[in-house]
Amino acid sequence: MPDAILEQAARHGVALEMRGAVAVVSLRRPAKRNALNDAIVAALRDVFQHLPMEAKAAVIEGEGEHFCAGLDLSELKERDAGEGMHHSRSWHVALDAVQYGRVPVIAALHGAVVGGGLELASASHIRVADETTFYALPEGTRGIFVGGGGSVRIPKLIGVARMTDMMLTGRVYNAQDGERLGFAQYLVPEGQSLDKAVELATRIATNAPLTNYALMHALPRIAEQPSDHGFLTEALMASIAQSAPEAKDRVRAFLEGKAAKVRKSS
Ligand code: 1HE
Repeated sequence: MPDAILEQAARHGVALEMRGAVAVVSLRRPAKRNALNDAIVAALRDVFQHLPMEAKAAVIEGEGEHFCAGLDLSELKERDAGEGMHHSRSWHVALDAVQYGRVPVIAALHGAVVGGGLELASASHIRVADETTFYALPEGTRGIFVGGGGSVRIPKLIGVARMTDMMLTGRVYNAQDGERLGFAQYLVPEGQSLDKAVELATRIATNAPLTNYALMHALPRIAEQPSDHGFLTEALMASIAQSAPEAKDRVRAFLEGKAAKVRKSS
């Protein structure tokens, strides 16, 4: 990644640190609960579009008591329809860089995961929450609407009915209910979400790169295709993945008794 991008992102509150093959991206604006202003959204876009080549997986986390308080409401100004649309589209570009970038992204959640913070978390591929995490979409009560891709991504996690309820009533979900309903795939004790996310990312970084690519780029598209199209895309992706030398090596290693078996979970 060019140093100038990294320095500019850090100045705007987005830091990047490599931990082995894992890029840990941190929102660093705790005094404002990591609220996302235009500069931070642009910095997130730049960092995820230019992750260092040695990064094979990434983690996104927030400094302080909360993951992210969503849109910086102090920047919510009068915009005409065109400006409003471009503002929302700028979030789409940044969060697309998270979801459809080069490497899988794990969100390490704690405290508030609200509004645009939940939109950011839902652009990640896996979410790990600690017991302090809570989820809300206060847009409804603030008289606005989601604009960072939330209406596309959040129903895929929890369904349209639950998202509608959250926005109409201001309902807040706690960490336990959040895991049960699909906001997060992992729930860990207070203070442990970052460690767990880095542990998962470190493991994901050892997967065959084409498998990770297929899961990030093919699976979500296949899931939206009519089944007939999906079966064909799946067959194409499967043939590409299994023809990679790395796949052949891994299958051979298993057949020769040199690779781990699948074990019952404890
Ligand atoms: C903020 C923001 C913010 C905090 N924009 N400044 N998001 C919301 O509607 C959520 C608004 N925030 C909250 O409900 C609470 O701040 C929290 C539950 C996240 C945290 O509470 P707490 O008690 O730890 O912190 P605080 O005292 O409320 O906030 C500390 C400071 O951060 C304070 O500023 P200060 O100058 O008085 O110290 C707050 O004003 C500031 N702050 N959250 C601006 N969001 C693409 S569209 C997406 C649309 C949305 O995301 S709408 C939802 C916006």
